[in-house]
Amino acid sequence: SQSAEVKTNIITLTRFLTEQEHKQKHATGDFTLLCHALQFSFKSIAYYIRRATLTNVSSHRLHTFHLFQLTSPQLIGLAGSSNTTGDDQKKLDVIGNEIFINVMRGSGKVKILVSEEEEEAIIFPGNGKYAVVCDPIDGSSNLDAGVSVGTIFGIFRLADNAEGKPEEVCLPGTELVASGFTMYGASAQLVLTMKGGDVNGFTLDNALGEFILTHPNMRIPKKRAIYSVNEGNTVYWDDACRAYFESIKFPQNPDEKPYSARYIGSMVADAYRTLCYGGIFAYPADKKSKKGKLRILYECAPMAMVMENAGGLAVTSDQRRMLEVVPEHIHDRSGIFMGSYDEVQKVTAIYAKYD
Ligand code: AHM
Ligand code: MG
Repeated sequence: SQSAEVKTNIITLTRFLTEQEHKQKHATGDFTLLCHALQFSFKSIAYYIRRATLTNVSSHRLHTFHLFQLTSPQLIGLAGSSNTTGDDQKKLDVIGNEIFINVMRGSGKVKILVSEEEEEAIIFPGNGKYAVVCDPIDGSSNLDAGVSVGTIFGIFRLADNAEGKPEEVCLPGTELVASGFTMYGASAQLVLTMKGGDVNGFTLDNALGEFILTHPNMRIPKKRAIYSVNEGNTVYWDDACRAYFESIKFPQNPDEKPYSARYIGSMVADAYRTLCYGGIFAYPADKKSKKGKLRILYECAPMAMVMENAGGLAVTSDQRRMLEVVPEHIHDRSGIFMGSYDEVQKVTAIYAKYD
């Protein structure tokens, strides 16, 4: 028939989390509540990014790609409304960071929060058991062009005797209890994984205001001839790195086609595409960025966990398993290669020849 079928039994993120909680014998509900808070921050950020895009289009002035500060507690008074002046503008990445911090504080479940935007770890009073690490709006240099950006997050369960010191969150990705990211694109896509679990994708239904499970048990294809790297850095790469990218661009075997290049420059979007289609994403350490560019705690490790749980791999520039790297400082960086299992193995095999 012509009439669209109405789905009356959808799995929202809320329902998904409840079902997960019921599978855990000793669950207290704290983790579930923390995830509820997290999803609210994603929804808010998604909303403000959409608003900013609208403002930008209607004003025809790139400079207005800011939001006006909310001076009242109501969700009105955004860009375009009266009684606001240019002085009240706040950059979207600042807003994203503030939303994240306020929501995490309000959850009552977090003791330590690390944000890319904050020099120091934020310690909340109270008896939160969790540490949350995040990059609230990654890829923000893309915002003015309306290109997808995203939030990356990881959750650690702190030791019972944790005092709330920044060094207590300098943990390897193997200790993450959950991680994921939300990509703010044509729609907001939330990808979530828990320790030892599947990777599940949710799409924000703007009308319902709910994340709906649309991509259950995401698996990254075992291989795919797509590479994603900032090739403008080639001059800084070491020999192994150059040899690898040469090998996929100029295949020796006549049956093999050269790889396609795809680089958005927004890690969440590049990683999401890699997860969906397969291939490899890299931000190698090089002569200019000796430790790479991306941050271990809230960029590399959460993504590595998603990739591994989806059947892929993630390694550092010295070909160690990304998830086992212990950062010395909360903002430490690492080179990274991640994506399809076979593609990352190829990288490791070539690096082994240059050891
Ligand atoms: P940011 O945290 O300052 O936004 O930088 C991180 C971003 C990633 O999203 C992306 O993968 C990378 O920087 C792109 O860097 P480059 O412009 O050097 O290619
Ligand atoms: Mg970032």
